Order: sequence, then structure tokens, then C-alpha cells
Amino acid sequence: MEAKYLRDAGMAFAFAADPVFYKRCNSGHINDTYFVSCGEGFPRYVLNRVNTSIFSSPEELMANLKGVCSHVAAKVKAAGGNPDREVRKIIPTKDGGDYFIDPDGGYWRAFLEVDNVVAHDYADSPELFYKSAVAFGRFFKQLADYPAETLYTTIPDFHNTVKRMNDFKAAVEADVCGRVTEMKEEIDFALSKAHLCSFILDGLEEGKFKLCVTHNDTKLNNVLMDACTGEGVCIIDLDTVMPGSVLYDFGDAIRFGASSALEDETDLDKVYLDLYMFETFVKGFVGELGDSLNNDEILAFPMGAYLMTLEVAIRFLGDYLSGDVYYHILYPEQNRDRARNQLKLLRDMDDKMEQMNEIVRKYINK
Ligand code: GN1
Ligand code: MG
Repeated sequence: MEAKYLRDAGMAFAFAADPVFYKRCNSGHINDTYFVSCGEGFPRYVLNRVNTSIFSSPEELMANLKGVCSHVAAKVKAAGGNPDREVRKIIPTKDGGDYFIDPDGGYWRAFLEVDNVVAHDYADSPELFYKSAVAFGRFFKQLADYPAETLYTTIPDFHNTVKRMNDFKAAVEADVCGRVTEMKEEIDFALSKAHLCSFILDGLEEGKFKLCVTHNDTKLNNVLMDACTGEGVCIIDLDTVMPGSVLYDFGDAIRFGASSALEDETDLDKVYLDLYMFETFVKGFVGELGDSLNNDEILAFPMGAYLMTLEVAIRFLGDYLSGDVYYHILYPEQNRDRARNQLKLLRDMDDKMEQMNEIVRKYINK
């Protein structure tokens, strides 16, 4: 169903012409996104209604985005690239604001759509996945000198896996929907990994891993790739850009893109970690980042992938137990199915940890 006020929002922005057609994008789990067409010969746009129950301070969110986008745009320009294409371009409202606020208090914002690009939900070739690794690596490098202290925390403790585990335990205790019995096996398995949750936080605290500006949601479909050449063009979904560890970005990219199946696959026999894809991503990422990574970070890549998978698994499972209050779902048991999918991937990573370790050892800086 089309969101209420979509058309009012469409008319509020300084587009090149009035919108004539809206198409819903179904891939985000949090915000509502629409592609906007303004007719032949005009650029296309993206309209996005921010989920303010999750991003509670939309003004701060937009301040982060403006800062990050203009920083990356300057880098793109300096490298002779095209900033209208290689970084998210924010479109102001007709009166120069960041947002259109609808009568129900909904916050809408708009971006220029990048032409001739594709976002993939699934890495159907190693080349494609390699190119995404290069694109995420480049973005990470572009933000290496961003003044991190100016970034607002859009979601506190976003990748604090210890806190995520505690929240999960609380959801199990509360059992508000009476779903704990059904999910006992999955819950016990997830809880048996609780002792691992502080690995990245400990490394950051000890100074083994660097605190950097990270994207924090490096799903393959957050890289727009050129439809002709397949090269990564533009990194999108910048709402969670915050200080963190490179292990978050590496790990989440593996969780999503080196899985043999989609996050929503319900046939668990199809879900496993593809080691060839894992190595492909390591190669692209390390190749792009070089010595901005230290060896402790490279050696911890397998744990980064493991913990990001565990984290998302307990978030999906916790949301199922709590009555599906966080993620968008298309059918009632979707969060349960997503959690089972991620836990299957995690079990497979348990079996493949030594092989992952062996792979990353080949890529450390000598
Ligand atoms: C959410 O909205 P989307 O699909 O880009 C979530 C990520 C999860 C991801 C799991 C703000 O991302 O953290 O990894 O779902 N984003 C937020 O697919 O919670
Ligand atoms: Mg996201």
C-alpha cells in the first residue's frame, strides 16, 4: 500500500519537475523508500520516509549525512570523478529544508537517483562481490580523515554485540508472545555464544583495532553498481555511519554477501558460508585498504564475520520473540525464518573458522 502523504512529500522537494510516478522499493527493513520518476528527460529521485521510532533524531541523522556526503564528494572531485554519481546527492525541499514533515509527523527526505546502476541482493558472481569489496574499501578510505567527533550517534550501541546479547536475553526472559518454547533450540545455541560477544569491543579498548568512521550496514545491496561495467559506483544507506571498527564493515559484508543464500531463504540446506566468496572479498578489501588495516584487524576478519552474523541473528530472533516490533516483515514468521537462516550460517562458520583463518593469514602485511 502506498504510504499516506507520499504524493505531498513528492511535491515538497526541489525536483526538476513534478513527480509523475512512484514505485516502492521493497528491500529495506527499516525506512520506507520510493523511486520517483518525473517524466522523460528528467532525473529520477529517491524518496525516503525515515523510521523515527528507530532513528529518533532525524535532524541529527541528516546533519551526519550532509557532512559525510560533502566530505566524500570533495574526495571524488579531487580524484577527477563525478560527485553527482559517486556519492549520495541530497535534494532539499522547495523551501531549502532537509525534510518534508507530513501532518502525522513523518519525516521525508529525497536523494538524486543514480542513473544506469544496479543494486544486487545476491552476489551471483565472485567478480561482482570483489567489486563491492573495492567499493566499500574505497568508501572507508574516503572517510578515514572525517572528523569523527562531529558525528551524532544515530543509534546508540548499534554494533555493541554485548548489549545486543543482553537485549536478547531480556527478550527471552520477557517472552511477551509466548514464542520461547518454540524457539528453545535456537535460543540455547545463540546464548552459548554469549562469551564471544565482547571480542571487537575489547580489541577497540585495548587499541588493537582502530576506532574509525565506518558505514555499519555493508550489505551488498548498499553498493550501487554500474549496469554496464559492474564497477561499484556509489555507497548508499548512510544512516548508520558512525565511529566503529573496520571489523563491523568487513563482517557485515561477509554475513550478507558470502552467504550462499539470501537472508530470507527458508530452505536451510541452501544456507552456508561460501569460502571462495569469503576470500574474494578479503582480496578486494585488503587490496583497496592496504596498510590502513593492521595485521590484528586482518587476522580478526573471521571473527568479525562471525560476530556480525551472531548479532543479526539475535536481533531477528529477539524481534520475533518481542512481537516483530523492529524489522519490516512481509509475513508473520519472517523474523523467525531470518533468525534460523542466520544461525545456520553461524553454525557453518563454526565449522569453517580454521579455513577462514588460513585464508586471512595469506593477506597480512609482511
Ligand atoms: C537493517 O534497513 P536495512 O535492511 O538496510 C538493519 C541492519 C541489519 C539489516 C539486516 C538501522 O538494514 O542493521 O543488519 O537490516 N538496519 C538498522 O538485514 O537496524
Ligand atoms: Mg540500512
